[in-house]
Amino acid sequence: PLAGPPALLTSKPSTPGDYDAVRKSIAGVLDNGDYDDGSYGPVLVRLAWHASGTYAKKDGSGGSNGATMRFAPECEWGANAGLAVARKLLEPVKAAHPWISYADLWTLAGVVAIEEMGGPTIPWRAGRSDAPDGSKIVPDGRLPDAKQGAKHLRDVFGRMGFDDKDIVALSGAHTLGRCHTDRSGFSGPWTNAPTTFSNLYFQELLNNKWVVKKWDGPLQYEDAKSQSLMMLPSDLALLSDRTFKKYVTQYAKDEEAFFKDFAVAFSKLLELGVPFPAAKAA
Ligand code: ZEM
Repeated sequence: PLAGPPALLTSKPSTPGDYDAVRKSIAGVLDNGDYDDGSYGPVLVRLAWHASGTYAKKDGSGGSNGATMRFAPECEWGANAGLAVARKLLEPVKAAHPWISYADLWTLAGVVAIEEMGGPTIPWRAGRSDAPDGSKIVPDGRLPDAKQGAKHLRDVFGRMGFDDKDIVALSGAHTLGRCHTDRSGFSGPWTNAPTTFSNLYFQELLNNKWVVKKWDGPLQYEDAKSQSLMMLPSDLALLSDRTFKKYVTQYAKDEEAFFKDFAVAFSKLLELGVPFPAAKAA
């Protein structure tokens, strides 16, 4: 059940470069009472992340530029299951603003979603273009595997150029949304406020007793008390690794620090590999 925003389509076409108009259209398709917890915000954040998180610093391959997830095999990767919902949701926005690239639109949608859900302002700039086909799709397997631990997280995020603090800050996005058995196989939300961007993920991670969930699905954890919240094995790695845990503790106490570090790291994530005209001077 996708939101159909007829008002959006009947409005006058926007002026090329009017990103505020695009932001308004994105904000207009976010809420839908029939979908998940009433918002497409979380799945849009996941789209922006998966579009960007394929980057490899060593050869500049992957990243949000190109929007190659429009093509097979990337749209069919197991890691991207469910993201067609987010891509389809943005089609009317693209139709109302045909001058914006999908690559800019998908990343901007993640930014607007976070801001609309109460998160920090994320520095974002335009400049991505769309690849004509899937020839630049990178090998599958670059996105993180929820079944793995700290070493894997450092391998994957290190490949993109992120450090331990960035890994923990970015993982705070799991304060949003939920796992779907028909997408990842995992089930449930990380917090009781999955459509509000906050530091609750870190508080829940730290303050609950996490026990193995008894079910037919993949190994995941549930909070012993209410059994209504979940953590992935990769989330619990942030507790068992001393360096990661230091940041978890800090962000659980200090939401402002989390917002600040998240905004920097998420902005960087969305810009990885993007050839902006005048590259930032070192
Ligand atoms: Zn996620 N993530 N992620 N993530 N993620 C899921 C859902 C969401 C990992 C992971 O395996 C999974 C980051 C990092 C990592 C979001 C944002 C970000 C799901 C559930 C899984 C399995 C998918 C489903 O079933 O729908 C792993 C292993 C990560 C390594 C640290 C980063 C970084 C993110 C953004 C900055 C979001 C918002 C969701 C919720 C999506 C939704 O539809 O509700």
